[in-house]
Amino acid sequence: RPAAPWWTSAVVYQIYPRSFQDSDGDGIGDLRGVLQRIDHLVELGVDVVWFSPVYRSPQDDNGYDISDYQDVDPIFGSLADLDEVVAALHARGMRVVMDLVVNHTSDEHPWFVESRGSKDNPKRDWYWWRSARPGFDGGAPGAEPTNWGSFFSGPTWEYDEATDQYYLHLFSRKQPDLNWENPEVREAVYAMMRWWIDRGIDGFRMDVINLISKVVAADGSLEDGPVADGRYGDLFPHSVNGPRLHEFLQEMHREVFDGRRDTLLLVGETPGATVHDGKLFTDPARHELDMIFTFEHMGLDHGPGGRFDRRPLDLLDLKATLSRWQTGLQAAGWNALYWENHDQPRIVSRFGDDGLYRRESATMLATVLHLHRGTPYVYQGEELGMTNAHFAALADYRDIESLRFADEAGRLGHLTDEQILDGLTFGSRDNARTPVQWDATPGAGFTTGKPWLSINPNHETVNADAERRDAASVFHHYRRLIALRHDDDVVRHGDFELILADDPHVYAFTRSLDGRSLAVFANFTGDPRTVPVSFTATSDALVIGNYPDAPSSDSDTVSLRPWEAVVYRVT
Ligand code: TEU
Repeated sequence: RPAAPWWTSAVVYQIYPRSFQDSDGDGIGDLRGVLQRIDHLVELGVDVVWFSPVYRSPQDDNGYDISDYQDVDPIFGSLADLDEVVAALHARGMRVVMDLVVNHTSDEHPWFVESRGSKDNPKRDWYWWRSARPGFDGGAPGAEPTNWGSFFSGPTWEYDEATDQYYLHLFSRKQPDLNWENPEVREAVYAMMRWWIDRGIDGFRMDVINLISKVVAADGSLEDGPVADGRYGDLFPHSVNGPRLHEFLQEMHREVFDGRRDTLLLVGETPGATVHDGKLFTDPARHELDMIFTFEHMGLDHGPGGRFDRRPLDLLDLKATLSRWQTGLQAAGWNALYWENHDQPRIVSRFGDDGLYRRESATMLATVLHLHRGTPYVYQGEELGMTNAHFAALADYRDIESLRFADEAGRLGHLTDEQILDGLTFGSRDNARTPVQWDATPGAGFTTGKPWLSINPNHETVNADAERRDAASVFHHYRRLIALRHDDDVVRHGDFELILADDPHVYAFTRSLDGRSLAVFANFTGDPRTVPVSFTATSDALVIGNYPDAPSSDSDTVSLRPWEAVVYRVT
């Protein structure tokens, strides 16, 4: 077997700097705060830290709207602080991955300021400027060039009176989309990426990278999408996995990564990507990306209304979806494994039980994810079993997506205020963005000031201090799972096979490499479950479990307690 790339043995930790650690009492996490918490990362044992954006930004979308790619926003510190953080992480053996947001910039980026200046500005074509729909006056109702609905509610087009044209923004109106058709745009992005690599960073997490190529007709026009909800057209057919996507990624590889790919980690965020797309992105022979974030398993508890529309998870769907990705990328390609990030509600509140069985269900979910083949990502606070925010009022929310959804739903009147709040309680991105709970003090050890987003009151019991003291905690279980991956090549590289496929309550699979196997059994319910096994599950063979004592088993069954997960070595 050829030597596997370093990132196939790695575990990545995501820091959302705004909510990680505040060092100056302004209620917003910052880079000097990260320096205070490096021991936590070392103890956990992660290999890579990915930072959500810290670049200069008006913070319309918490930094995913960048106005200067080569500077740090003052709320987070300075470039010198960032260099210090990178050096400190490197000194402790960790690599650093930066977020790369190049589908769009901020509307305050100098490129866009120039572009909107006049129709004949040299940077006009760096963004997507289009005139009103034929027969309509600019700015009139329904005059948008296409009918697309934005990820953040409302239309994807903003009218600019000065030049009587619209610009495209798939996200907020302060996030205009860059026009990747223009080679100058691509060269400017590649130059910026080279600058960061030369500065010593170890890779990129590429924000919505499969949105950069749009479907453009020969005459330069963009087309309407199918209308599903009676208001806006779907932007996916014309903006996701577009015709030049793979060409752009291969060009980026040649221009930026050639010769240094071995040391870098390249992970793409790719909403709407299928297993087939996943293969195209991550087959090493194609020179595109190392791994991608699929959204398929994250949509399984969404109803037709999307992320704010809760539908109970059917475990059979989750098993089928994850298995498809596992087996689909087995021969060529690689998976990124995740339950959480700054856009997803907390997994223990979602697929687990954040009340009575918080510890058990959080550790069960961790066991399942970390026993898959791929590179696991741990989002800050996930390793503490942090839960959703359970905010009581709309005024508690800060996230632009949540606020725009509430605003639009309120205006259209198709949801009651209570339904809107329920939707946010379930689906808001702020669920993942409450400050990290370090200790039981009023500021949770996160800040001495007023936090930018409320701290979850359960920090009095759910916090890093308490987790560290308890040997059976979520934190120590994550630590053990990460160590297991480092120690065991079956965990890293074993082939995946789903077993007990029809069991609606227990997720079970094997991992096998060179005649050695592991068998994983996970109870996704709060009731005891007994499953048949075809080997002798002795306590000697138990590799890891999430209860302090071994489960009961006999020669042909394993009995699982509520939310129990066990991994056996099978001989
Ligand atoms: O997210 C893109 C994305 O498709 C979704 O996860 C998005 O968060 C949205 O909630 C869909 O409902 C990325 C970033 O991770 C996100 O934080 C940014 O807001 C977005 O791109 C724009 O840069």
